Amino acid sequence: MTRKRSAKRLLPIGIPLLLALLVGLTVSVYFWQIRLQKPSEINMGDHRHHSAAAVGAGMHEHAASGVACESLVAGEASGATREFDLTAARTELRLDNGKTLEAWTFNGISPGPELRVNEGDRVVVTLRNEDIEDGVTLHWHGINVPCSQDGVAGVTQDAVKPGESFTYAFVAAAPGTYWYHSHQMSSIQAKKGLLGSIIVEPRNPFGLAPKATEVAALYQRLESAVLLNGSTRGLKVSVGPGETVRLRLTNGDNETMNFSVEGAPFQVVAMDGHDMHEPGLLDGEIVPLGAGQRYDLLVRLPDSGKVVVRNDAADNLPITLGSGSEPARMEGLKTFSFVDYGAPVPNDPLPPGEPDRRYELRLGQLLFVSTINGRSFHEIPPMTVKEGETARITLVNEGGGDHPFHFHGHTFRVLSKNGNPLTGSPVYLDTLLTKKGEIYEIFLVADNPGLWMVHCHNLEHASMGMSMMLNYEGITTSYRVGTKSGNLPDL
Ligand SMILES: [Cu+2]
Repeated sequence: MTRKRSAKRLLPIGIPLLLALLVGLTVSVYFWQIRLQKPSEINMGDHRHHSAAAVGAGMHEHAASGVACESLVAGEASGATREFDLTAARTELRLDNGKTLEAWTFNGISPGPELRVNEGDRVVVTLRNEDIEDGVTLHWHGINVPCSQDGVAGVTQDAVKPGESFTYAFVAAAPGTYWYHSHQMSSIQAKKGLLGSIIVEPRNPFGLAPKATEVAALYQRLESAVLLNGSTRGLKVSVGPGETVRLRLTNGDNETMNFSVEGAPFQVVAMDGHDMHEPGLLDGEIVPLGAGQRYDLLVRLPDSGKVVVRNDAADNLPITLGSGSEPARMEGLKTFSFVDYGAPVPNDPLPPGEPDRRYELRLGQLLFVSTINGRSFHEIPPMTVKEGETARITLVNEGGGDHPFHFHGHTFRVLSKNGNPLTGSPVYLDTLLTKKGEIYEIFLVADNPGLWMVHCHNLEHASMGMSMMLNYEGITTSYRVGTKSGNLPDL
């Protein structure tokens, strides 16, 4: 009785106390995240960069004996040298719906210019920063450039400050659909408009197949508006019945986009720039495109003359191929899966035997923090490899949304999904879309020495901690991430 009464008397104190505790917890988690996001100085080349405190003098001495990332540059090219200039600047951008917004652009436009080069070309791009205060960089998403050209602020270079410039040079060795974006404060800068397409055309397009009309379609979110090649109205391609279109879709947004093709069967001929082997005809399947991913679709126009490619994230941005009667809308369709798509290649050297390294990355969320194996940012120990080694990596999506997981500097092969080995075409990617509950096994060959960022390409998730390193033993960097240098690649 007495106890009951005292409990009642405690209630008015207890509830505010509980609330205060909750607020306190929320605030401390928030500041913990800020601290993680903005350390004062981190050497991402350290093999144990747990916290700012761990960056000791001993580590620097050790670092001095290695090979510097900035000394790793492009080799000889077999093709021509192609030069481009990209100038980043604040721009009042007028959209084609009449609205204007404060964007950050390359050469006055967003997306920036579409760069087209040929397989084997030497690509030289001079980046100038006119007035983006925090500095900018260029990361060549999907192209396996040498370490010094990867454009990650605080790892491979310092952010390029206003009035400064940086010249990138690399060999476009593998044909395909790629894109570029700033990797300084990437979640902010990509959304402000600092991105664009880069297409590497093959020397021998389609072998003996008929010539296709090429269309690159880059989707992005500029502030709150989803744009397709900078337009708010979609894309019209003028082609006639019987003609073939190669549609290079790039998802430059943070969310997964689901595409449908109405009016004709189609093929997924490439994923992340890598050709599929004997890709079959698909009819009415939904193609999910994770953030950062690229799918090339091949469509032959029917006699009725019109095909419409829709995207569930932006109903106002259809891609219309040809003209003629409107094809029927499609709904409730099967989702495309690469697990059994296409055919295996003869004499496939893979799957390999026992790898040199095995890693497991559990992608999840803890309150406001996106995590890998329960940790965030530089508190995640890096994966370590030596040049020439092989690694088998298990990716587990434990929640917190879709995690399109991206590796810098490497193309990996997908071995299995949820324990089932792939039975169709080999699938080579740089970004793998993972959904909650899914488990993938991937395989990579450590053939590009450097210090490589590995992160979720929902850049919001990366900015909340889902970002780590794949470090080669013996590679060092003199650049630093943190508030001291101002290099904050994932913010
Ligand atoms: Cu994610």
